[in-house]
Amino acid sequence: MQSTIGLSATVQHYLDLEEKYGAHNYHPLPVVLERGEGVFVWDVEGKRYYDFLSGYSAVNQGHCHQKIVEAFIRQSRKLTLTSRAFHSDKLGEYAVFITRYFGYDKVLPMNTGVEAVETAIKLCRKWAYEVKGVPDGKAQIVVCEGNFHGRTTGVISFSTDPSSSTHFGPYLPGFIRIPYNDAAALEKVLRENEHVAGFLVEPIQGEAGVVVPDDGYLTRTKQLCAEANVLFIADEIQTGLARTGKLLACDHENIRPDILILGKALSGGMLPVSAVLADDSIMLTIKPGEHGSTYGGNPLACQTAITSLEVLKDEQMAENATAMGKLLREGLESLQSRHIETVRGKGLLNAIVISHAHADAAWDLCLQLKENGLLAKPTHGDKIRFAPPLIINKEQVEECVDIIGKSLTCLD
Ligand code: IF1
Repeated sequence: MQSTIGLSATVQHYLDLEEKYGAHNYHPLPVVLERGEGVFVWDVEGKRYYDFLSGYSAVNQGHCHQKIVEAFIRQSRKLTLTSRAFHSDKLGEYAVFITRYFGYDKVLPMNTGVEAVETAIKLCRKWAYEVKGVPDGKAQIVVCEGNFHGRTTGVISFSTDPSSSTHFGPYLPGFIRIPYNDAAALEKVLRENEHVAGFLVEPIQGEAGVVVPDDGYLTRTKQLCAEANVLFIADEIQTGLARTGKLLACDHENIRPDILILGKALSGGMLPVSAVLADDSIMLTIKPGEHGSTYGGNPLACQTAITSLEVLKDEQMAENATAMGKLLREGLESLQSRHIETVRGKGLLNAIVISHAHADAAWDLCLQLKENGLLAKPTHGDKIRFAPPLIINKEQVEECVDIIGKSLTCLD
């Protein structure tokens, strides 16, 4: 067993079990959690931490939100899964709720985020062949360098991250990569390629280290897509659901994606729930029997998602994300630490870029943050994402800035 210095026998026991019996497809921080509530999680020894990752933005509403848990339990005692071979009372109720909530004709319910991305790709291609008139098999979808849309073989086919794609080929064809935050690059591709069906984009690139594009990027690329009869497909799995201070990150520029992809916090962290929203001209290109999933649209997911969406608005989480995000970024800037190269983000999707003190600086800082009661994780080496649940309050943000400031001394 690979033992980690300074860990108790209890913690080491859990790490050993995972090491021996679990696939080694992650490298987690050496902490073993057993309870979560609101902005806090507790480890197996009762130590409390601020959660500054929020399950990669899946627990925007806070851990184990009481109303979401109660809705989950209530539904779990009634009916959890019917398959789509039969109707359930919850799917219709959910479909009208979520389509009115986001302003689309229809929803196609799936489970994980990447399933929703794959669904959006299939919808876009189907629409290209059956509505736009692209010759069968020729549809191209434009994607951005630095993208992260999930880990199926189809989706990693257009990843530019070797750790996501190496030795998983052969890859799915039909994708054109362009630089992120470069509308001119999209304009050129649309001018030079007649069979482009869609443009798949994250309004803010999360995994790339919270890369916020220039103001107007979404507006310009949406306009280019409209002029070229190309579908604008927004992956709001991480940026959506109030995370960036608006219901959707696209709302910052008042643009309406042709296909909207949601996941993660759509269930408040209870179970995998994702969704693809679009209008009839796109959504009705998929006919009965042409797409689906065992758990897609199950009653438990539908009820959980309804409540998860209700609490976002009822508790004004987008507004709080805007205010607390501003407070957090100002607090981090005020540290004036030589170890922080950049502070960036929108709402409560933020990241710091660590100066290259040494190769593992970001990892070492996260270990020190853990010791000081805050959990965060590096992304792509030198960036640390700071994305607490959207219910965090002023006093808690101020305490966390103090924790981060104190922890940075470990890099001196
Ligand atoms: C991992 C990253 C974040 C996503 C966007 C689709 C998906 C994700 C914008 C797929 C998922 C997760 C996956 C998880 C870690 C996490 C992640 F680091 F991988 F990139 F958040 F930034 N679109 N992101 O962020 O959704 O199928 O996972 O439900 O794979 O390590 P999923």
